[in-house]
Amino acid sequence: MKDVSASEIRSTCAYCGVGCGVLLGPDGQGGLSVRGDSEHPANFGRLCSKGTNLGETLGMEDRLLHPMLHGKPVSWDAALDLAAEKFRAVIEEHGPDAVAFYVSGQLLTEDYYVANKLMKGFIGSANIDTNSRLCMASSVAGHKRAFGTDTVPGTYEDLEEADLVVLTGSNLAWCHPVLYQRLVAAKAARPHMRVVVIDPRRTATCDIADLHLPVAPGGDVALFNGLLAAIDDAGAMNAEFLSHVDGVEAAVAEARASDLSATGISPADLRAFYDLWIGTGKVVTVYSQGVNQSSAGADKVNAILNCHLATGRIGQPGMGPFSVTGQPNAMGGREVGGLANMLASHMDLENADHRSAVRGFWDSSAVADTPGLKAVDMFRAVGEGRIKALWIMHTNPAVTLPDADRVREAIAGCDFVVVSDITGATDTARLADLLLPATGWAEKSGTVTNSDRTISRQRKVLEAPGEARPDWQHLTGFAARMGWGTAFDYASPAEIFREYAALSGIAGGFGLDFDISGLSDISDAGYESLSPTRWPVAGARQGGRFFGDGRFFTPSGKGRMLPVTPRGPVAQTTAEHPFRLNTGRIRDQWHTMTRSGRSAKLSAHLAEPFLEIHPSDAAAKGISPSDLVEVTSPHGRAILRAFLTEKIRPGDIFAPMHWTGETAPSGRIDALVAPVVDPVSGQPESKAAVAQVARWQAGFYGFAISDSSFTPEADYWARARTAQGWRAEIAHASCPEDWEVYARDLFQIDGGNMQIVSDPARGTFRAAFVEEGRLRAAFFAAPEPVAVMRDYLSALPGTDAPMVLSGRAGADQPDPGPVLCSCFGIGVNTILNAIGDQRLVSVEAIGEALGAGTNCGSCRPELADLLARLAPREAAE
Ligand SMILES: Nc1nc2c(c(=O)[nH]1)N[C@H]1C(S)=C(S)[C@@H](COP(=O)(O)OP(=O)(O)OC[C@H]3O[C@@H](n4cnc5c(=O)[nH]c(N)nc54)[C@H](O)[C@@H]3O)O[C@H]1N2
Ligand SMILES: Nc1nc2c(c(=O)[nH]1)N[C@H]1C(S)=C(S)[C@@H](COP(=O)(O)OP(=O)(O)OC[C@H]3O[C@@H](n4cnc5c(=O)[nH]c(N)nc54)[C@H](O)[C@@H]3O)O[C@H]1N2
Ligand code: SF4
Ligand SMILES: [Mo]
Repeated sequence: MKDVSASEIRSTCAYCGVGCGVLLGPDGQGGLSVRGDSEHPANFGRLCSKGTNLGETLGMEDRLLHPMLHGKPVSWDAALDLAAEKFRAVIEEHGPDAVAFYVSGQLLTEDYYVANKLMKGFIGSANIDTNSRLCMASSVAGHKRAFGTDTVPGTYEDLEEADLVVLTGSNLAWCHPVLYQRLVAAKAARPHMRVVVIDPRRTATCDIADLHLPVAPGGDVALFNGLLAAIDDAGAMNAEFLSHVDGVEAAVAEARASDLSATGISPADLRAFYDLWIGTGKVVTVYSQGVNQSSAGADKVNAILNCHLATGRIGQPGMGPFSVTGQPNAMGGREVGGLANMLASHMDLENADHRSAVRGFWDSSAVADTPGLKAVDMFRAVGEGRIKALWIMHTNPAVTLPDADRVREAIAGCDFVVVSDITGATDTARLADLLLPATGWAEKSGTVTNSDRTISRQRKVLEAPGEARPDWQHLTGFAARMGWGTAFDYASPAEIFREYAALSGIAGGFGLDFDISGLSDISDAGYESLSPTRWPVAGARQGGRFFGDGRFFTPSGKGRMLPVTPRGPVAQTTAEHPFRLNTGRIRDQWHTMTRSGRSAKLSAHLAEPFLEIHPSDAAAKGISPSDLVEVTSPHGRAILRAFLTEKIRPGDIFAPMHWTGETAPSGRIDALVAPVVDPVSGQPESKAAVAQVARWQAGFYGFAISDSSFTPEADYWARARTAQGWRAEIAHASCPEDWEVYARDLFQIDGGNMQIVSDPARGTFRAAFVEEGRLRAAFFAAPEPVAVMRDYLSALPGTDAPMVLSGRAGADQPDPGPVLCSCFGIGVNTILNAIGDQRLVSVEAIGEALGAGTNCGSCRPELADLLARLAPREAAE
């Protein structure tokens, strides 16, 4: 790895909670080279496909450059005056609880701190909640119940030093790819290490699993209760450590009462897992949204923590429960108190001493003393008109909250909505009264905290486009107009950080764990050069692990085991809705795609929304591969592409969360998810909706490519960025009366020359638009899913493309198939052919032959899967 060059600047990746260090090289024209920082303790130089392709996401297309009021540009002064006037009027007439902020675990700590201080300390309401409610709330609640504080005990090294790593409800290979790569490397170096994956689906993460337990949705509490009972049976309880833990007997008694059939796992597999766990001292249990996003999320968390407490396997090298965070600053948001039921620096809203200390520190007249509305309740209150002014910052709730169609209606019906975003082209931003342009990643400065409590700097390397400003300035400009200028008179993120670090010293004074007061007098230069630092940072307490010493943060100072009773998902399958709908992420897209969707490379991996369904269920429903399916729930409907796979349990279906009104309006999966939450954490049950599935018969199916953006008129469409422009899948219930008119309207191209090949008898139609010898756009339609070479066609706009209407490359150019390796753009067919022709037997051999998988490595699990799929066939030959 090269040293950092003089022109490169250290920063942190924009995406997930692994928090990888990046080296950014601005090219002076708004572009940026991005590579891994070999000195960052999260990644030591590695990056995944999303981090690697960050440079491709920075274009100005669709960027929001000016404050906009009802679609018209206004000055910042006018915008902030109006926001203050509207919020003040509502507060005066209806009280502070009639306004709300809905913020994000992607805000920088400094932005987040200001938003929280403004709402809780000055507006005087706790109606600030964050998308972390949809993400980490159950972990927060579980940690607080067991440890008395919301703290991840361990570090990333623990995964590498463990002898058994259990991944439950986590698709680490796709969602925390660099941490996964560290695990893969550790397992290769220490072959006795075992990995167990607990997930209803056989995901890419199972590539390194010694055992996969396809747990029934919601079966986790029973599964870990069974483990606790087995630990006790085996005499493996750690008596010494348990002298520091309360609640042991009740937890064990409840565990013994659990019916293990709720796990859906065979007794033999359960036994194998329990024996492995009990017999291995160094165990790390990693968990994520399959655990958190559940109506029993907090109980799932405590069922896991119980087992680690019972054995004392916590906060020691290679041991511990490990909740991995999703967003880049999910952890920082929890630290600043971004949730409606927390204060700041792990202090408690409902603790009068904490409140009065914070009020004194902020010099505010009152600090909210009752928890505010949690996300789902907040948007219900918006819908019912109880919240009349709403500010949404750095999140897209019209897509990502459950019952998303109702959320969209609620936002549309709210008296006054401010949205701070980098683009106006989101489902939420389109509903705003006032849109405020934010500087994006690489255009602003601040800090983020990753999954293992490491605080890293994000640094500004690009100029703010147009009039965009960092989010904290949206808030301070507003605060000044509300009359609180002095308390929000910050000149820089460094100044905000110093105040926050000083406040954490008060928390430390109360004996709380989150204390970074050692950084409270950091100079501007020190902040500028701050290297990754794990908290706590206070006097002798630096970095390290928590709870291994038996010291907890409950009133008694002891840890707590909790009796937890298994209960299944709230929504019950019925004859009308017989399927269990699971939702989640794909490898190369980030949430609602407003950034990752700008990258042609990332968009090539999976270019349209899909539904994973077991072949036996598909057969029963008359669904074939590539069919479109209509999925309905009691809350909404979606049309998705069927993807038949044996990796999902019969009766379960899975759809990704990423598609939106901008990219595939019928693919908004949260429209189907019930607004059901965990009563303890308030986190929605995003992974266990109920649904019906039916084949959706289109009158025609289409595929289109163009050099510029276009929006099809059709019952189903999904568009994706390509290196040459855009591509789209299209389907509609009936055929247009005039194909030529349809094709012209589709691309809105007036001039040029239109070439047509049509066969009315077969119902097929193909058209190409050529201008000055260059292909601008092409459209292919047929009564069944169009069979053309999509990746080949996607590269044609802008070229002379003589063969375009044939839909395929010449005989000398085989179809590479859908891209699997996004770094080098290598398709599945190319890889399959090479495996067959060259008798490649390992991922390394594929890498040597084609380069695939040798850059970021994110596709390596899928390469291994291709090898595994071919192996039995080869053996049978
Ligand atoms: N590529 C990519 N990476 C991301 C993100 C992204 O959008 N794209 N987002 C980031 C964010 S914010 C987050 S929170 C993380 C999420 O990271 P993960 O939690 O790993 O991702 P998900 O796909 O949401 O869900 C994980 C798995 O839970 C399983 N699951 C569903 N129900 C159950 C159950 O009842 N029990 C168990 N044990 N498992 C179940 C699902 O089948 C799924 O495979 O990813 C982060 N990283
Ligand atoms: N069904 C289902 N639903 C889910 C989930 C699931 O697994 N299944 N997962 C849930 C989870 S874990 C999460 S974390 C959420 C994520 O859901 P969201 O937070 O709603 O999704 P994002 O696309 O990340 O939205 C971020 C927004 O911020 C904007 N933005 C980017 N940079 C900046 C900036 O610097 N400043 C400002 N002001 N705006 C910026 C982006 O353009 C985008 O509009 O989704 C949740 N919803
Ligand atoms: S794992 Fe990938 S997305 Fe996550 S921080 Fe690292 S490079 Fe970024
Ligand atoms: Mo998340």
